[in-house]
Amino acid sequence: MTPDIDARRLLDRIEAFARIGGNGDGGITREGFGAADLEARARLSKEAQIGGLDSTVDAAGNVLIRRPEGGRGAEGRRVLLFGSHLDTVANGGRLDGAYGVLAGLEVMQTIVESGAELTYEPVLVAFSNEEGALFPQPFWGSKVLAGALETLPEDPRDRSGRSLRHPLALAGGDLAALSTAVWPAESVAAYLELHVEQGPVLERGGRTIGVVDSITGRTQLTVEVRGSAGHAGTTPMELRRDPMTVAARIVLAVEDLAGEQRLCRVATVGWVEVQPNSPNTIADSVRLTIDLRDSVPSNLENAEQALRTSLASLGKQAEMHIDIRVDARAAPVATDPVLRAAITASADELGLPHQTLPSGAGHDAQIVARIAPIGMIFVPSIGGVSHVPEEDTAATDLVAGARVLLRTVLRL
Ligand code: HGY
Ligand code: MN
Ligand code: MN
Repeated sequence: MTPDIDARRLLDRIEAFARIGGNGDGGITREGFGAADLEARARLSKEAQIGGLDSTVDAAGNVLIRRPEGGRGAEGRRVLLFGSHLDTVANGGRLDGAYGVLAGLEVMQTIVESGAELTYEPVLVAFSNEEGALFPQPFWGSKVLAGALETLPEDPRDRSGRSLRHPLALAGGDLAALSTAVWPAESVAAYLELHVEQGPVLERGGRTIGVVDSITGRTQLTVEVRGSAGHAGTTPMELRRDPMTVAARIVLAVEDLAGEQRLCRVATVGWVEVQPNSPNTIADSVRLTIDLRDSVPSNLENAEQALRTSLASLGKQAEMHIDIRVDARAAPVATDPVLRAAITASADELGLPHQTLPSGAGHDAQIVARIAPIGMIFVPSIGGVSHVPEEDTAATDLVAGARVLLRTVLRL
């Protein structure tokens, strides 16, 4: 008899975690390595221990949950890794990331309770700082686990210059020992991630399960325009070096990359910081983030090149310095056909309508793809929205997704 998850336990945990970092309006702010994130990680470890599982934190701050007798390749067995992330964007939803972690916990507990025999050693992971909301090094934990240390800054800091060292230590990590958190490629047989779709495709198609075939590529930059602050009332227009007007042109140039020029699929400026941010002072500097996405690597490269050319000409015209910093680049990846077939077979066994689709969102899975074959399972997002308080998925779909994850883990 195939074991089954405890649906009530899963749904109750999702609601309990939704209160950690909850804002008044239903949104959640649980930015990686912030106070609410620490609270959520501690709660996850506690829930795991109550469920008879071992919970440890690696040097990158990833929470790893194992069976008591299990372990990284315990008795030389390779690991079947699955999970997602607990951190959120500012004022985000309660399911992005947390759903995959809590469904993974439910699967781990069901495996232990049922005594199911597995080919590989199951290990659940809650990756740290996937979003990069506070410390702009997204995919932090998965990059360390996958050995992509060269893509991370030596001295990671948040946007105000605060070092990650202490907040990481508070989470149980150690910036000086990141190499101890790297998993050798041959130790991971496969990585599975269950996630809400964050888009409209499954809902529009009336499907319960998404079998992800690829994950979008992504380039994230921070641009700083430095001008000269001055009095808004007494500084003549012709004497100004106002970075705000240049920043406004940059925002429109970014929109054009994906709009008029169609160089990449989407392009977004989501964060702006003005110094000194005073209504009657001409700004001294303006910083903004740029997020470019496409499933074709050359499109991302061309879009970034076109952007750099625009910034150079804007800076020259305005006689201002424009600084460009690459925060993260993530290549588009394909999921593994064997894992897609296993997910599909699990959905069919459960009589769940499913379809194959690409992911427009980035995920830790695309980083883990460096060291292991990956598979991703989606469930529908109501209204196709995410990264907002309204992010939601029907309870029946949340349970269905966890059942597909369990059966896929059991069949591999
Ligand atoms: O931004 C993303 O695509 C993901 O939610 N981190
Ligand atoms: Mn997200
Ligand atoms: Mn996510």
